Amino acid sequence: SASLVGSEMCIRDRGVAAADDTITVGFSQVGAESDWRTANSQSMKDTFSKENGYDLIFDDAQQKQENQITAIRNFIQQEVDYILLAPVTETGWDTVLQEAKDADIPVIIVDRMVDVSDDSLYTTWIGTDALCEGRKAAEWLNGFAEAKGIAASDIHIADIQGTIGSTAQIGRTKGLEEGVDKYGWDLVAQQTGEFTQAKGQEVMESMLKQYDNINVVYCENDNEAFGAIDALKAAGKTPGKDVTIISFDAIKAALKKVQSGEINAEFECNPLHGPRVAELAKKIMKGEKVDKIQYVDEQVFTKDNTTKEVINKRAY
Ligand code: GYE
Repeated sequence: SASLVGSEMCIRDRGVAAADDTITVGFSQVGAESDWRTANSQSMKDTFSKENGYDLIFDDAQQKQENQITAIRNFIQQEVDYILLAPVTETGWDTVLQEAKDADIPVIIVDRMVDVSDDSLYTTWIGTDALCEGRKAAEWLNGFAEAKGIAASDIHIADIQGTIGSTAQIGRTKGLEEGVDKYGWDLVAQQTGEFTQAKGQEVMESMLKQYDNINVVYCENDNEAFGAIDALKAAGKTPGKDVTIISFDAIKAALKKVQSGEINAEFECNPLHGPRVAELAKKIMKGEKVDKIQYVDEQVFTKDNTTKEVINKRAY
């Protein structure tokens, strides 16, 4: 009936910004490889919602850079107000970012970084300091070994790496390798688990077949850790005891494993970038200057500080 249409319209008018004020945003997301990524996508969708006055064009690239490049070209064609890019790997962005720049469309890089010859090709970057995370993990391992009286030569590490060439992999791997050089640990094997649980499990299984001395598994994200834990258990090992497990992200399910003792240390990586990105974008649209690089603060979790309250409060 006419009156129903009328009231619906009013509700819509109250909830949604007027058509002219709607800000169109194109977001090229890496994929859906991990729980971290899912939380990140959700945070962006919640922030850049219709109710908040945005028209978000969300593109899932399924871990392929070529899909991201196509998405960015589509955003340019649709004349979006700005582009958000979570790049799968660091290199290979110069051409398409130049196209965005030529079209006068600001680009905000989210989560992982780009490695471009000219940094005016993007407006700003916000994300994690993956090298710092890796270094923190290496220092933690050294402290752990010292406290237990384990000699450096008795530390046999398997590194299940993230997507090769991504900022998160580059930094976390480098942090570990620096520790290996500094303390003289034995780095037994290194292979990518593509940041997924299935690949993490597969890689752990094959490493366990090849090497019988692995006593530390350095998982470059939580989903890989979940896969590795399954593989270790299937091989009759007790994760967290026979084999020390180090992981990154600190999602809720992983913190539960810290509490139960299956994961020894978690290095937090916060995926809830939506509100931070929106604040930055507002400043940029007003013509305000913003820093080129913005890091997000992050914590370390071990059994002592991973209380029930901490886990219950965890938003991801
Ligand atoms: O650690 C992992 C995700 O780039 C920081 O990507 C991000 C990483 C995160 O798939 O779980």
